[in-house]
Amino acid sequence: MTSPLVGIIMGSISDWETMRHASETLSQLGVPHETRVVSAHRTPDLLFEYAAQAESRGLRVIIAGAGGAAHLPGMAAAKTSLPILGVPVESAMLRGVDSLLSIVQMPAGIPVGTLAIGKAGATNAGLLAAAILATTDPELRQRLHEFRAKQTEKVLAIGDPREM
Ligand code: RP5
Repeated sequence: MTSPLVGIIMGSISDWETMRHASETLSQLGVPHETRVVSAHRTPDLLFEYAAQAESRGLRVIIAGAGGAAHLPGMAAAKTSLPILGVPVESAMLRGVDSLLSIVQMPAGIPVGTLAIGKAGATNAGLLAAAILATTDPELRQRLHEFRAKQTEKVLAIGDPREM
């Protein structure tokens, strides 16, 4: 088994339905990764341990998804200088606007790269993590180019929507 380069963490198992899109994207691109439920407020000690040890365990990027008062990405960023990509999970009450604002508004000094709310954000977090790793991995860079080219081909092949 290849050691994971990306750690995907989420505040609750209920976030998996969203965060699985980050995992599936990384799998498609052949990026070794791990997935864990780590809650900032329910398991704060685990979060500190996970983030503090991430770099020495060989992780190069962390994707953190959470909903509501979503402090998971920011707290993870406070404990490691690895790049943290934050995914706002859509919440029941405020449709993820709460998650988005609480992830994106980090005070200066501790950055979190914030993606879109929900599935698009999780998918793009996977792509962005791959792009970060691809800066030092030419084979992954090539796979990323192929992924983008396939996506382009799919759209170009659509033709006239009335005939679909
Ligand atoms: C956050 O609270 C989680 O990230 C999740 O999005 C939200 C709801 O969690 P559950 O009540 O479903 O466990 O901590």
